[in-house]
Amino acid sequence: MTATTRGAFIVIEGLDRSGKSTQAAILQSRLQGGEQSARAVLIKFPDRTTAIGKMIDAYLRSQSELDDHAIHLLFSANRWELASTIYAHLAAGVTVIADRYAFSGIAFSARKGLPYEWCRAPDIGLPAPDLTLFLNVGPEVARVRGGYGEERYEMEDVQRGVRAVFERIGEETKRTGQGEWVEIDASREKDLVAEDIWRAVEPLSIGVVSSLQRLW
Ligand code: T5A
Ligand code: NA
Repeated sequence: MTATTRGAFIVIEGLDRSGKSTQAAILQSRLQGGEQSARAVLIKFPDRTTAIGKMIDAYLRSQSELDDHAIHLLFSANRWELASTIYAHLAAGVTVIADRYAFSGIAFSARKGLPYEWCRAPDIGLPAPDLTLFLNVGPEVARVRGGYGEERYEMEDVQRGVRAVFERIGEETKRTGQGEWVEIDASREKDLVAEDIWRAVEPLSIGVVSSLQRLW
């Protein structure tokens, strides 16, 4: 009897300008181009194209003001909008790569002082990633990369606070064993970062047998 495989759910997290979008694109083409070529889709959070996403976009570009709780819930709602799409892809054997996910949601809001458990609550029940790649860079690296400083959250002290919450989430993920959390040194050149990412992803590239978990 052969167990059916599903697509893998892979999340790329990290500080602003750590190269998440760059690496997500490289990973997608690598998954699709290899010998065991897998279908892979890329989704990005926030998804600024939906009605909720447009509100988030206006907030991030400081064109609107929102209560900290309200914007947190919008980011979460934006993930729920795509949850059924994620499930459908995985069930059809398609690998899903998410550029940011619920962990960014917690990190940015808890940094502002909202209670950690409160921040986690609205994402409970979302599909849990099989693998989270945390792209780690120091603030000095982020500063020299293009465009840094244009959006609301991109100041250095914000990034420091966000990093501290990400570290807590990583520890908890490792302790509970709900999905894998792998830290990648993303301060190096793109190809080296991509190699480390591939090493972590390759075992999943032929599909996953275990059933999908939910957060948290
Ligand atoms: N947010 C998000 C919340 O508060 N709550 C939430 O729930 C969620 C999901 C927008 C903001 O929203 C917050 C977090 C953010 O502050 P976003 O739209 O993902 O989130 O932000 P973006 O601006 O699109 O992305 P980032 O700034 O995070 O950049 P990336 O994707 O990490 O980096 P990337 O790949 O775009 O690269 C940035 C620059 O660096 C270069 C690239 O060419 C590019 O110029 N670069 C490298 N340079 C040298 N060496 C390398 N290895 C490089 N890799 C990339
Ligand atoms: Na990005």
